Amino acid sequence: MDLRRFPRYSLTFGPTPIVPLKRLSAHLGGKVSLYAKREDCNSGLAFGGNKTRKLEYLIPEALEQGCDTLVSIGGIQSNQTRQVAAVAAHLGMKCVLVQENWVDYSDAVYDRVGNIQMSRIMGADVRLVPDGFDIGIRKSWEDAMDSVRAAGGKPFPIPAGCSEHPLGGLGFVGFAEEVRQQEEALGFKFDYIVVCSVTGSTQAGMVVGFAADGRARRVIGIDASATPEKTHAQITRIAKHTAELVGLAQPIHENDVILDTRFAGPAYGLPNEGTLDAIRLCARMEGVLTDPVYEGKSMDAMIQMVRNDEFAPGSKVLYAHLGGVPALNAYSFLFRNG
Ligand code: 1AC
Repeated sequence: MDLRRFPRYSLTFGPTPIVPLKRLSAHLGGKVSLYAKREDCNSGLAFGGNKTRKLEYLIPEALEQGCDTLVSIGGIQSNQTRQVAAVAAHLGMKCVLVQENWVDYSDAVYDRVGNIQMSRIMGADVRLVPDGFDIGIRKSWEDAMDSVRAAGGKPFPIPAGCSEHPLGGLGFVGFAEEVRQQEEALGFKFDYIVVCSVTGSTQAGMVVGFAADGRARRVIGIDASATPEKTHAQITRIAKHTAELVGLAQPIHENDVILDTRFAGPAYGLPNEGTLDAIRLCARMEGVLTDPVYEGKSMDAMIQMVRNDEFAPGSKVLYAHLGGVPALNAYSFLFRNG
């Protein structure tokens, strides 16, 4: 397995830091040591995040094909679309973003602040459409590509979360390779990796990357889609494809994909009390912010799992912070009292 044979366009600062969450670990009883790998600090392009790592492997194809417009899709507060808008601006390309109505939530300025605000400032052509949540390939996105072609442009399609793109899993195979190198310097190996999952390629890449040293099932995916059957199937499909692409020595099986469904409710994009408590606890213990859509749900999961003794005493747990925080402003009402 060697990622170096895939062209990569550098958009990130390099390896992301792994930091101990000392006060949070102690607050939860000190039996388990929690760490965070900070994908939320991975780039200077509009705050970066997990999609920026993935885009490093997609952009060479866009440039090679002579495309002039990046076309992507997500919900109104999509992090994916914000990161695509940043990369397009950075490369001097045009950008069309389809923003579907994925979340049944209406903070007064939900469609004007946070991710969508940044995408507009960066010059993306932001198109709001009324369709609801679905992680699959969407007609609204295909229509957007047609509109670019009709105007004489050459679109480069980037599906939700980069996930359905054939190269979408590579970035997080690289994440696993990076963790292995950092483990050598740290002098220990992580027992578990906790990661939020919705469209699937982040976890799929990690499953493949960690399968290389027998840790595929130590990647604990935390569903935030609230449509876990679809998310599980999509992670599995992307992981199998990515494993073949990178030449993993063994095939990936469905049961290599662990997806915990307990923390996603009540729906995609809507936090529950546990999500909000976890956001506040992590913020107050560590000064690390998380969000109600993604990282708050995986943070809640990790905290509850420690409290329920689901990790063996002495475990070292790595929390993947994927960078959903720019959506926080869109949920200001929920935090009006802190
Ligand atoms: C759903 C892909 C996703 C986003 O932010 O748009 N994580």
